[in-house]
Amino acid sequence: MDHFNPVETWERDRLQALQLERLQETADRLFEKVPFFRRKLEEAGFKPGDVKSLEDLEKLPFTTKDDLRDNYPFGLFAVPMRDIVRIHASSGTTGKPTVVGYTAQDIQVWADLVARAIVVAGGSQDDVVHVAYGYGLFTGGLGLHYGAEKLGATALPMSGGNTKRQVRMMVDFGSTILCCTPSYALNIAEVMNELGVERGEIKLKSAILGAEPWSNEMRDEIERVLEISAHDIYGLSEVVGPGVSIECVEKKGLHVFEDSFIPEIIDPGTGKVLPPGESGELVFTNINKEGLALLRYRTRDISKLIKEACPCGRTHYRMERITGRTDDMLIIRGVNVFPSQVEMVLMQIPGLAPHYQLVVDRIDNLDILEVQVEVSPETFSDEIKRLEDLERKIRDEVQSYLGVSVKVRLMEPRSIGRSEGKAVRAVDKRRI
Ligand code: DLL
Repeated sequence: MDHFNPVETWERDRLQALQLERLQETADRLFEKVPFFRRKLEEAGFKPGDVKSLEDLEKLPFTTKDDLRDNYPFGLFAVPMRDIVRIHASSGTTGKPTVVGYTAQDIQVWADLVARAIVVAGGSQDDVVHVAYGYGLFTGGLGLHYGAEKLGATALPMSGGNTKRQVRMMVDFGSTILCCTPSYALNIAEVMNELGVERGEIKLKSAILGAEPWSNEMRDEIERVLEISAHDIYGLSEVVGPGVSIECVEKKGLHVFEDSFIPEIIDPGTGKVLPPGESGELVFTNINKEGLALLRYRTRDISKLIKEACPCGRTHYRMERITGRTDDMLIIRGVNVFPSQVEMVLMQIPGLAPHYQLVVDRIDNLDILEVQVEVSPETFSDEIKRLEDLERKIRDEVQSYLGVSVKVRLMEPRSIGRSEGKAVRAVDKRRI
């Protein structure tokens, strides 16, 4: 099967006709099969057959993470359990996990989407796909794995962790595409260096990185240290897992697979749909899923939609890389701060390593944001005066970008914990 699906370059009219047909089918089916959706749809004044155009989407009710939790574990499934062939779950930081289920058909559709995603990022059947996302209830490992196999590439089911072994296998098996979180990619690069593995010993040419926010500057760093092309892949368990959107070789936003999901951007405060180009909360509606299909799922991720066709020829809307989550936002003395903004500033200052953590505390009723960042080994041996200058520079630049004063703590190389999956960028002691 050719995994450059022509649907990706369809004229918008044709695509929208497909979306409408699928949206109508999904809304009607959820009304029939899932009491929760029936109630919500009725409250919004909808009965089967009422979705007449894509504009009606705006009138449909949202689904939230709390709705999934309230119906834990399987309450929103639209098929009997005997038709569910796979369960995944995302642990989240608080409360019950979010549980999702797939039919055999859903697994096929998902594998196909991920196969397409690998192709969008420049991969092919000739690639050896090193999957270092965790295997398990997390969707990353199995998601990329099935996609790589579906494409006909060679899947290496490494899972996360045991980094030295990852490097050894990468050398021995000739991995060409690395799939993991951006923070883990840096960890692997560092271990590769420590093991004295030369660039010529590995065949890596690109990486498909996601599952956590990362900045363009972090991408530059990863591309520099690994000498590869790094592509941002986005997804979430509730919607399908990885494979909702991905960057093509142009790297100007992530192509949303709009034949399977309809994206919207809303104002997180009012719930109103925002015009193109405005930043807000991403919302997705599943239009090609049987087991669990969500209407207008509020992701809490912040992005923008780009509606112009991409120079690569694809016509599906793109989303800008995620700048943060509505629930990741730190409010420091009234100022909204996203870890990715701090990352962007840090990554532009020479002498620092790409490892940092933000620690927030409240001392004498005042919020204190401490930016802990590792210095590079060369900088570490500098004289105190130079380190003090560096500290001041970081403080000034972060402060002028964020508009809030911060404390800076330079850390020894390798003193900040390395991630093997999703990195923890902020520790908020005010909530502990
Ligand atoms: O992280 C699915 C995934 C696996 C995506 C592998 C990409 C690669 P969850 O564990 O349910 O699913 O977490 C979903 O992770 O709402 C975002 O906040 C964040 N996230 C995922 N991809 C990106 C990305 C997987 N490329 C949550 N950039 C989402 C920023 C991302 N954040």
